[in-house]
Amino acid sequence: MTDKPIELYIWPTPNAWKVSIALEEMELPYVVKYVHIGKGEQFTPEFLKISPNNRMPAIIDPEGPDGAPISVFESGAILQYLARKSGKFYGNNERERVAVEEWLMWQMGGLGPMSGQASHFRNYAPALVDDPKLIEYGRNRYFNETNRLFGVMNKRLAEVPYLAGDYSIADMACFPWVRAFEFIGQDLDDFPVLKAWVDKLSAREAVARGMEVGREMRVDQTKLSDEQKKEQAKALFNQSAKDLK
Ligand SMILES: N[C@@H](CCC(=O)N[C@@H](CS)C(=O)NCC(=O)O)C(=O)O
Repeated sequence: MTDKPIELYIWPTPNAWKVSIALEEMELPYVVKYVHIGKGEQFTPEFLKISPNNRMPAIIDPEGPDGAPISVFESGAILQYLARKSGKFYGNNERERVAVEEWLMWQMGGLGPMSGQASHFRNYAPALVDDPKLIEYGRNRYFNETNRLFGVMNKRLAEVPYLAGDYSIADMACFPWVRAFEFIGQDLDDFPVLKAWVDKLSAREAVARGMEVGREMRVDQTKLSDEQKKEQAKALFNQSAKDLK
């Protein structure tokens, strides 16, 4: 097992907490390195070397599979890597692994991106347009799709205790996004089974520790000045290929 800590490159958001929860659950030592995405630090050449998509989270494991360092980007790939390294939370046979991968990919392709867009249209876009009508369609579309995905989890969890059957990296991937239900405009009271799953995971000490990571860096959006909001919007929104130096 690892002696040298894994370097965890993050800014405190749900995508980052997936990995801090996993590291806590797997009892892998790690050290947090902040990438201030509101200030554009995700575009530095050093960071792009380990995360060419200019997105966090990313990790560097100084003791990779062959003993040499390895970097991994994309939270789903990181969770799979850590689960293989630790031998935990990834099923015990091919049938169980398929179930874990189904729900992990479901999070990566569905719940994560849809919740992210729902949050954007709800929390950030209103300040970026002059006419609220311009964002109405997008806002409703992503709200409804996220609502549908919450419904899928609610139904699934009525049949099995955890998304893939046993507790796994798929639950760790979904939890921070569901936990952010208020921020993305959903009402957990409409999803009682999902709510019980949130309570069950919240009670796990490793999950609570993972969700605490980066607390001191969290930005209260309501306390930002107009100038700070502009700086943040410039770094985060309206990106295109031109931003990749
Ligand atoms: N699919 C990626 C998504 C990561 C992602 O969207 N990260 C956002 C914060 S939640 C980010 O780094 N944004 C920086 C930017 O937009 O430039 C993953 O799961 O790792």
